[in-house]
Amino acid sequence: DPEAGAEAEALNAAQTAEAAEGFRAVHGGEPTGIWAAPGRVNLIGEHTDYNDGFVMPLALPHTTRVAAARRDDGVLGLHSADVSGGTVRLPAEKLAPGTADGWAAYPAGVVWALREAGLLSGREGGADLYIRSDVPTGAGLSSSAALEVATAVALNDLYGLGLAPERIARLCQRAENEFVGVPCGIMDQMASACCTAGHALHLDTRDLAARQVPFDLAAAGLRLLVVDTRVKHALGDGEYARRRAGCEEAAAALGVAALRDVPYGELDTALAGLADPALRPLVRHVVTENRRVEEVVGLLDAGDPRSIGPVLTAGHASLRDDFAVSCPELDLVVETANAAGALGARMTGGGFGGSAVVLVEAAGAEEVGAEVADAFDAAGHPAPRLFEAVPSTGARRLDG
Ligand code: GAF
Repeated sequence: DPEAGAEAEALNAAQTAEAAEGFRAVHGGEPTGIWAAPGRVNLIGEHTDYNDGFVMPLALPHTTRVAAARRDDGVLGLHSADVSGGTVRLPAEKLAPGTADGWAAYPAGVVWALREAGLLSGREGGADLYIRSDVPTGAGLSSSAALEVATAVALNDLYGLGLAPERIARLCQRAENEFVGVPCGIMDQMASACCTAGHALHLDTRDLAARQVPFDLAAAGLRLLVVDTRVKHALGDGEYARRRAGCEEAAAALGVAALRDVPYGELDTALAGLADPALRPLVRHVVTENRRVEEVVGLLDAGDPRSIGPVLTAGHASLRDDFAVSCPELDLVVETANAAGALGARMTGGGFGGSAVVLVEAAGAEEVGAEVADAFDAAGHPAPRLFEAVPSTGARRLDG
């Protein structure tokens, strides 16, 4: 589509110019380059990544941009155009968990992770960063991973580290786990680092084996809508960690390394073998969800994208009833969209608020969106934010 291509190029040029200008105004001098990393939605495979399971995210067109240049005095100068409060300056060498907070902890954590891995040894490790993002925050769309990965690809180039995208994703996950203190899995960082336009990323989170699965919705006459409920979600609030701990406890009780190792065909036996009944729904969700990922991949490979709809909706029911990470607003999106003729819908990301994805016929997309907005209004919820998820490019350098 040449028109879409020209549009994307124009946006690229505008964002590059904006980031360079912002860098000059804040840090003085020219940035060495401009890098971008996207947010994501996950098509299927939720709360499976920290169980060594399967996921299937796609990158959004929304990105975090980083204009950056090295500094030789060891100072890390961090400026976000999206947050008031000026420039945060930190000594790169003295970074340790607890030395940065708020948004600055994400880029600082990446520098810390690079240092911890010995990748900046003998170097000052300083840099000036100007950051600007249009990935909605607190919406379950991986604004954190976008910020981490954009920072990491910038430093990778600035310091000539030659890191592969998978390594970058792992370092960013470590930054989030140990520096920021959020026990997330690897999905979001891998999505932001590795997705490609027109594809969903079928990823085995155990060994990071990945395949780009063609997901050309427009060609099939379909659309994937994102509905941001505007219920702010935060992974750091304890519920996410509790689910993760429950899964680990269940795996230990079942004598497997991770719940991924429970075959679908042995689910009933596994459930019967768990002494603690509270762990059973967690296991049921993870085992059936891994199976749903494989189902969706099979249907897409067979050229039948419409038929993934019911699998998405079944995934939502499992997250709502078994894993208990949905909320009334997410349930309302799924119910209303399906009643209005959507092919399927589910919450996406960690849950407890955030966003849902809705698979619709292109011709009916507007009506489904309007019905969801009306239902929110009728229920007294603030208006949701709706947009289309066009499978987009992963992290990249924008200029040069
Ligand atoms: C969040 C986490 F960051 C991911 O690692 C993943 O666990 C997801 O929730 C749930 O699938 O986005």
